[in-house]
This record gives sequence, structure tokens and C-alpha cells, in this order.
Amino acid sequence: RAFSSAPSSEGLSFALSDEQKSIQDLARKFAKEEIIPVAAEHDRTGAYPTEVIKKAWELGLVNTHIESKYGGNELGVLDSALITEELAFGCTGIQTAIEANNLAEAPLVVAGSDAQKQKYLGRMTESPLMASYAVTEPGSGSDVAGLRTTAVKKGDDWVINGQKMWITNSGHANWFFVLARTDMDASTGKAFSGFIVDADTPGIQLGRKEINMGQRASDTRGVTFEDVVVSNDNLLGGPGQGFKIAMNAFDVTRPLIGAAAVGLARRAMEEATQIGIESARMMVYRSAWLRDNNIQNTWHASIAKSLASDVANKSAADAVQIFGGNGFNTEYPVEKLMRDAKIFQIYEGTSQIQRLIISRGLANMAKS
Ligand code: CS8
Ligand code: FAD
Repeated sequence: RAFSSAPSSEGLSFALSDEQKSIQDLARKFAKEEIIPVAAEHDRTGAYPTEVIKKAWELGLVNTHIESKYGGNELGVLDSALITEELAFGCTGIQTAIEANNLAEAPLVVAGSDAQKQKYLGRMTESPLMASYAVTEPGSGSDVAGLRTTAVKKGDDWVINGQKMWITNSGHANWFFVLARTDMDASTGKAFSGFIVDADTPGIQLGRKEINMGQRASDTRGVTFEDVVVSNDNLLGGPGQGFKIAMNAFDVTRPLIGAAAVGLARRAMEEATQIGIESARMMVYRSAWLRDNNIQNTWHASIAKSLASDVANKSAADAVQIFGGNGFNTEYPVEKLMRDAKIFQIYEGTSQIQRLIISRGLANMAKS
């Protein structure tokens, strides 16, 4: 597990470094040998892919962003996108379970203190643990600012109450990133705080594993927090910084959702015919490259995510069509691709929300 991030290139270059090629080869081989042979069975049973994740973890394909001083490989977003595309080629259900760790960890990577990173990111590199990003609620998905979970300061602790929904990996999580309202009166950018919450804290209750249309190997549940006491040591950034931390995490992970969608589209293409995958991949790479070079990528991340999600859905639907009646049958791989593809237009911000972000960006450009 001795990767290092590729150096940023001068000017415009689409060439992958030798290191990036070897990361890509490793992930491609892993998908072929370890994911594809078991994907249909996990889809059929919905069994969580613990053994596959362990093997991926041993190869350094999980938790890719963690800094080397906490035992991680400290890969960039573009390096991670290369891995994600290959794992998603194998199965996006298994890939989503792996990817959700990166999402849970992203708030700590962008805003955690040294002690928080040592404690919570360090343990992810010591053993194959899972973590969850808990933001969405039953009454608040697209509108994050509408969430109702609260955290109230009591002495040196915070007490969290509320209900989260659709939380990936929650049935297997060692800890959660939780976004909660901490100020009833402040504006969105200052009203919420982010917490790291150990999964064994009293007062946390897990719902049943949801039976979803696709990506069935992934574990998605509701999670209830009832008088859950969290130390102030587990507050990320300062009070009121949570919304921006939660959004900033998407700048890292939306390019990766795009990469996963490209992986699925490529699989559909390989199963059937060639379609518009290259442009989506270029947008993924560009948005990832911008972030790796500390250039604001919010707008590009939304373009990459929405474009690649649409391409994945079209590719999968076309693949089903080309196979005719067989395409509709579970004996052939393409119906799973079509079921798995739909979620890319929903999670990590629906396609409508991505277009909202893109149009706000265009309006700002027109003003400047
Ligand atoms: O609510 C926002 C949004 O993005 N909604 C979509 C929600 C979403 O994507 N949820 C995904 C949940 S996780 C998931 O699905 C996981 S899938 C399974 C795992 C898969 C494997 C990885 C919104 C609608 C875009 C914006 O909401 P608004 O209420 O309009 O807020 P704004 O006025 O835009 O912003 C408020 C302040 O926050 C600042 N901001 C906004 N975006 C960013 C970014 N970085 C840093 N800061 C940000 N990207 C903004 O500047 C505002 O700051 P002010 O100082 O208040 O002006
Ligand atoms: P709603 O927000 O109610 O949206 C319903 C419809 O209205 C959508 O078509 C939407 O695009 C449209 N809409 C809403 N607002 C607007 C608007 N302003 N303009 C135009 N159209 C709009 N969340 C987490 O926090 N962590 C996770 O790990 C996680 N994993 C998930 C895994 C799965 C399998 C699923 C299904 C969801 C997951 N989510 C997770 C939640 C996911 O991010 C939300 O489902 C998604 O953001 C949409 O929110 P919603 O379901 O409440 O739909």
C-alpha cells in the first residue's frame, strides 16, 4: 500500500502518470478477479460484501484520501476517480459501499483537527472498518438546510436528537459524520455543525436494511439519534461550520460519483455498444484535477456528476435494448446495470440539484 499522489501537471495534460496507470491496473484486475465473479450473487441476495471490501482494503483501494501521516495513501481526487471507475465497472453496489467510506471521511479530511484525524481516520487504516455520512433525513434530502436533527450543548458535551434516512453503510459503520442544527436563528451557512459520532454510542438505533431497486449489495438504512451524547472533542471545525464542511465534502466526492457512473456506462458499452462515455470521463477528470490543484471545483463537480449519471443511464438502457428480450432477463448482465444506474441521478444531490448549482454558477459568471 505504497501509493503516492501524482504530481500536478504543468499546463494541460491528459496523460496518466506511470503510478496512476499502475493504480488503475490494480483496480481493474481487482474488479475482474474479485468483484465481477460475485456481483450477481450479492445483487440477488443483498448480502453485504464484507470479504470483497477486506481484500480491497488490503490492496489500498479503500479510504484513498487519508493522509499518509495517519496511515493512508493520500491519493488525489483524480487518482481516486481512476480506482472508482474500475470498481464500478465490476459492480456499483459493491463500489458504493467502498466509496461511502470516502464520503464519510471527507469532512474529516477537509476540517478535522490533528487529534480527530489521528483517532478516526487512523483507525480506518489499521483495520477494514466502515463509516457513514449521515445528512439526509426523511423530510429533507435535496434541501439540506431543511434538516431537523438538533445538537444542543450541555456542559462539555453535545446532545443529538433526530432521524436520518438513506444512510449508506450504516448497518456496518464504526462511526458516523452527522450534520445537526445547532443554531435556530442563524443563516444556513452558520446554523449547522458537523459531529463525529461513534456508532456504539447509547441512543443510536438502526432501521432495517432498505430493499432498493439497484446497488443491492450496498447497505442503506434509517438511523435514529435519541439523546446521543457526543463530546465537544468530536465537533468538526467550530460550531456553525457544519453546512460548509458537508458541502465541501461533495466537491471531493461528486467527481467520484461521476467516475462510478462512467465505470457503469463503460461496462454497458462493453456488454453492448459504444456511446458517449468519453466526454463524461473528461469532465470527471477535469473536476477532480481542479480540486487536486486547489482550484474551486463546485461547478465542474456538478457538471461531471450530472453528465456522467445521464450517460450511465442512457448507456445501460441502450444496452438492454440491444440485447432485446434477453436484456430484460437476469441471465444477462445488462438489466442489473440499468437498475444500478438510476441512483446516480438521485444520491449525492439529484440531477435537478446539480442543474441548480450549475445554473447558479452561470448566473454568477454572467454577473462578474
Ligand atoms: O442543499 C444543497 C445541496 O447540495 N443539496 C443536495 C444534497 C445532497 O447532495 N445530498 C447528498 C447526501 S449524501 C449521499 O447521497 C450519499 S450517496 C451514497 C454514497 C455514495 C458514495 C460516495 C444546495 C441545494 C445546493 C444548496 O443549498 P442552499 O440552502 O441554497 O445553500 P447555499 O446558499 O447554496 O449555501 C449556504 C452556504 O454554504 C456555502 N457553500 C455552498 N456550497 C459550498 C461548497 N463548499 C463550501 N461552501 C459551500 N461546495 C455557501 O457559500 C453559503 O455560504 P454563505 O457564507 O452563507 O454565503
Ligand atoms: P427530494 O429532495 O424530496 O426530491 C424529490 C424530487 O424533487 C427529486 O426529483 C428532486 O430532484 C426534486 N427537487 C427537489 N428540490 C428541487 C429543487 N430545488 N429544484 C428542482 N427539483 C427539485 N444521504 C446521506 O446523507 N448519506 C448517504 O450515505 C446516502 N446514501 C443514499 C443511498 C441511497 C441508495 C439513496 C436512495 C439515497 C441516499 N442518500 C444518502 C440520500 C440522497 O442524497 C437523497 O435521496 C437525495 O439527495 C434526494 O433527496 P430526497 O430523497 O429527500 O428527495
